[in-house]
Amino acid sequence: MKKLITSALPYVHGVPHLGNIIGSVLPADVYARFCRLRGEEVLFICGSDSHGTMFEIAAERRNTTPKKLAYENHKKVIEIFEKFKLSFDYYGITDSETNREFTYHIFRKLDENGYIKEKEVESAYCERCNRFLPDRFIEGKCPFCGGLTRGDQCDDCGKLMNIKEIIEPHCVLCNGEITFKKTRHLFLDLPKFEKELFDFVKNSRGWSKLAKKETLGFLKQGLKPRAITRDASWGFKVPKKNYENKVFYVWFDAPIGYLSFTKEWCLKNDQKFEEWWKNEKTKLVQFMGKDNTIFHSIIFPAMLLGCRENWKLADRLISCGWLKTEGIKFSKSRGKGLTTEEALKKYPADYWRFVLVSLYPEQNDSVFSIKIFKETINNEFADIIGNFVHRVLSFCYSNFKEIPRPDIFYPIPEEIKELKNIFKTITKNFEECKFREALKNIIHYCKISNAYFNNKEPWKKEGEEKKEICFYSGNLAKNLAIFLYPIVPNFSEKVFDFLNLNFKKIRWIDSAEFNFSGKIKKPKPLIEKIK
Ligand code: B3M
Ligand code: ZN
Repeated sequence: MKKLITSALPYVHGVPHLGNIIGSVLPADVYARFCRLRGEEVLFICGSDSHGTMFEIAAERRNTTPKKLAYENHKKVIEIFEKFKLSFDYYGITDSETNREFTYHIFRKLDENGYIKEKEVESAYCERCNRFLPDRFIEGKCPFCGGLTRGDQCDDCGKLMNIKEIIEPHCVLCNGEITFKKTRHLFLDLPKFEKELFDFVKNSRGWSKLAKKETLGFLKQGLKPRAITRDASWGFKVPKKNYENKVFYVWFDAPIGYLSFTKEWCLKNDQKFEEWWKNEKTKLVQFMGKDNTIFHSIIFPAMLLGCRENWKLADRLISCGWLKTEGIKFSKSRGKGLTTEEALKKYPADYWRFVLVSLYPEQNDSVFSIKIFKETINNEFADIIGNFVHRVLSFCYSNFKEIPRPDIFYPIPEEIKELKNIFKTITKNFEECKFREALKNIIHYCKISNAYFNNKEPWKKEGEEKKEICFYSGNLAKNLAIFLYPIVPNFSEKVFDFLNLNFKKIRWIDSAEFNFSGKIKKPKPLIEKIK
């Protein structure tokens, strides 16, 4: 089965922080790795979101141009993501020519089909700077939480607001007072899609609870036309008379990036683009933070529907909550907090992946702190998982130099029989993108495995009996490494290497089997504790 998996495209006016990682790229990666292990034909794509007014602000501050800034950060982000072991098949950038072509194509289709409206609006203007101020150039207090808001979305609570609702609004560039002036913009006529969108959402299956909740909440308010152009200079110019000085709103061309990146990948790999985006049988699964939901569940689907070209719509949308922090901050736009670069300098990628998945805010926001980080690594990853696998492999190695196969066939020992069911639960957890649950159940599986090994005391046994315990324990370690591969690939690859297993031949279903025996390498300790 073809499965197209996408992660929301991180803005690259800065480099992503850990909150961005858990929001979409990491869960999407975990899922992509799981699907590949299941033998599905996966195409996992993502890319840098390179437009938007934040680039103009950030560039101005750094004395550079938005374009230079975007491409420099794009390069950095690619390096960081590689270190983080994110297994994209393709990672593009929304400023690409392919994306410009797709954006213009979709805009023209929407316009031809009567889904684009012109409207005069009042827009924020700074007299001192003598320019219209795009949303992100307006700073003030959030009417909901009192926090700092820049533009129509609060940095602190994430709520959307009308620019006019901002308390004490001022210009980010000069601190000056803001007035409102008339300007014309193009709008996507969302109300025309109401019925189609309602059906799309109603018939959807396998969305995360948060994705459904955010979408239904938005639909309930009634759809209004959405502006798709901005008075700005960085972005794709609008190809329409009288709009030459405007650009498309970043959220117009950003999701089109999913099509463009697929196309770019297809061109490089000699594949057919239509098989992915015009094929009913292909499954499209999209990951995003909850604040990105409606763009994926309402606006982008409307854009695709309005072309009347049979574009594929998402089969599943997986949104997640916020990762809040205690004691440290993750924030990109304010340049504070623990960046991903710093995080990776401190601890290896697997440590972050393990902890972030263990906190994956599936439904509710979750809290991250250095204390939680240490405890999770030391108590779970090191003491439970690393320790079990290392002990078993060391014992097998020093006694047999292999995972031995007993001479006579023994049925699965009573003590580990229930693991068949836990395997099924773990599989279901991954299928449903409940990664936090999956990890919990993997730890449970490991605890049972560990109890089996300890209680059987193979060091006191001889001959066939000892072989049998080592055979089953060795297989339990192998199974755990398979389960953990989507979450902590470096760890699992090390274990596969000790076991002399060719990773390319491993399938998810192998984690339900007790069939492995053979020569192994002398294992080294797997997880170092944090002091
Ligand atoms: N760049 C928002 C974000 O990073 C945005 C996602 C685009 S997905 C098409 O939160
Ligand atoms: Zn100003």
